[in-house]
Amino acid sequence: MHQDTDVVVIGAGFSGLYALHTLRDRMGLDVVACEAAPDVGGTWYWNRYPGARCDIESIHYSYSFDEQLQQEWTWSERYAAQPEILAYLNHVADRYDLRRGYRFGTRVTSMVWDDDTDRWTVGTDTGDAITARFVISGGGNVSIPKQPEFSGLETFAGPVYATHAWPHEDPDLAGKRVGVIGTGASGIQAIPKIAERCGHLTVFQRTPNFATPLRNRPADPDEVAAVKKDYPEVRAASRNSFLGVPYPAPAPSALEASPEERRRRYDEQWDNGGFGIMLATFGDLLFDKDANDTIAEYTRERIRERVTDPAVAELLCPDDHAFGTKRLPMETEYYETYNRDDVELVPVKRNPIEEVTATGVRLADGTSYELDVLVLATGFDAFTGALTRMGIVGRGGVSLNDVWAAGPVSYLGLMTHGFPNLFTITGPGAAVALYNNPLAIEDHVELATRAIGYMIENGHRTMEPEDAAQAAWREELNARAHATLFPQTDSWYMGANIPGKPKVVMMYVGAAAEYRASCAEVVDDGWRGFAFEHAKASV
Ligand code: N01
Repeated sequence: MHQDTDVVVIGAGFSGLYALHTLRDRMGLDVVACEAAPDVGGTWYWNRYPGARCDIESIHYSYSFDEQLQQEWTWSERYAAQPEILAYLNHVADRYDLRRGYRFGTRVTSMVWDDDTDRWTVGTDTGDAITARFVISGGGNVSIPKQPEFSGLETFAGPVYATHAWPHEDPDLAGKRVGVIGTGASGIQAIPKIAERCGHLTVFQRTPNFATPLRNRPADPDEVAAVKKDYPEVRAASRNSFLGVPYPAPAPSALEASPEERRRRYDEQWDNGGFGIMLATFGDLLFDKDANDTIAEYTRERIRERVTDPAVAELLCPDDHAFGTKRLPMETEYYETYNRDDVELVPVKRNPIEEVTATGVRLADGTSYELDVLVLATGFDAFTGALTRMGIVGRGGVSLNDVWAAGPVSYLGLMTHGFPNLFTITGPGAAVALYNNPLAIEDHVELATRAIGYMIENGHRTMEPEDAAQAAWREELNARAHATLFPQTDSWYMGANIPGKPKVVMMYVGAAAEYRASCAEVVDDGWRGFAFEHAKASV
């Protein structure tokens, strides 16, 4: 089926839903939205593994664009579980009648720019071809799973479940011997819940992670009322805070504080739970290795207190990267899980998983683990995975995959030179992973839709970044990141979790407010760094 429209929106997660609402309901444009899943939710549609929940407080991890929406929705817990977040996104879809804009079960498989017509032709796996003047991708940053590094998965006799695509009907694990591979944020949330349900759990851990307490609890009605009373001010404070959450300001330096003061601050935030441990304690933790060592050692001490077998505790203590330089997972009873008789921790760094066999997992030294069920929590092809699988071909027949072969390039994380009128919401080079996602997404959707509005008002046919602006943005990304400890760690922030993927700075490492200020300056300066071509036709 062929259709011509003003804008194609990709995805029905936080990004796609807000983009569709803005373009269609506020700007009056004709929009076709495509979503691979059968319904709305994006990440929160797919990631329904046991224990899945957000780890930024729900009153902050939600849309801010409509005061009525934020007044009428009330979260039941401090950090909502996946079903409640999905219910929220369903509520948003219903409230703004967004479903009628979607083609569900429709994955974008090609996107080709036509220099003669100045339009994209978007192809899908259902055989649709949609021509559009603009495309907004909300395909997500951690949405495409990483391919397994070991062979034989297809030979395994039992079921293999992946955290990123957990079955809708929760599998019965009672009495089963389950193996979990991966101890990132997903594994760390799922492992305690799986341990409660199965007969025996084997956890295959390659790199121990620093994980700190989440401390979820029912939402406090007084706190909720206080936030709702001043929601716009709370949101403004969030947008001016490093992670997009208004945590208390940190003291400047862990090294200048006395050991007692350090301990007091770490204890306070450890007991409080959440990202305050990294952001509300000391301002130099992510910049100075000696400062970072103080929180790293504090965390290791706390792990040792909670794990009864000292040898297991040591296996769980990270020693190869700085605290917070891999995405900090938040945990609930994670470390205590290893005190159970029916849970075994198997280190696989020096003795890696070589093969999955019909009956379980075999390591390089030949040791085998017999399993009935295998769970993969092995992560994502982050930042670029969704976009590089869309078959994007820009000006002159050049593919995005070729342009990004040595690592992604973009301007503001929003657009890439050679790919006009294609907006990548929280794309590589944007403030994302370190910025509360719903707010980062709102900012970016507003930037993209504002750009579209600007083009229409001014009769511009195409818009794309200038090469020089893009190169300068790359320098800024590198300079910011290299002032911190992040590049010293192999993580998905750097593309380093995928063998062969170029290791580059994938995101804006800085405060949300600084990124917002950079974008505002660009806009106020007449979209500095973007090139426009004038229109013969208008939308
Ligand atoms: O993925 P990860 P994730 N053999 O890449 C291991 C978001 N999220 O799905 O570190 C053995 O962090 C790998 O080991 P190593 C959040 O942004 C949010 O857990 O590469 N192990 C690692 O332990 C998060 O950061 C929430 O050595 C192998 C694990 O698999 C992002 O999603 C919850 C292996 C992958 O960890 C991704 O988290 C969950 C192999 N061959 C996720 N290959 C919230 O709370 C990989 N591993 C909101």
